[in-house]
Amino acid sequence: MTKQLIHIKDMHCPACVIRLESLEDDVPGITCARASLRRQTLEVDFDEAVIPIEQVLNAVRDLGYQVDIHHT
Ligand SMILES: [Cu+2]
Repeated sequence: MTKQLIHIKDMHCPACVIRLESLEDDVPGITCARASLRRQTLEVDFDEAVIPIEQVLNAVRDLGYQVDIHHT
């Protein structure tokens, strides 16, 4: 299991949190998605054997958000 923190600059309300967290139900390979409105981040657990990180990012982009890999 791989964990990735994604910075999402244009999330702006609780509906964004719900939309982004629905990725764990809608995208095969994503097992957990936790969004923070205050931090403007999405923490994703995913199985790289099923879905590469670039496709995880594209799934977020498909919801209409701009993504930025969070370097820690
Ligand atoms: Cu919103």
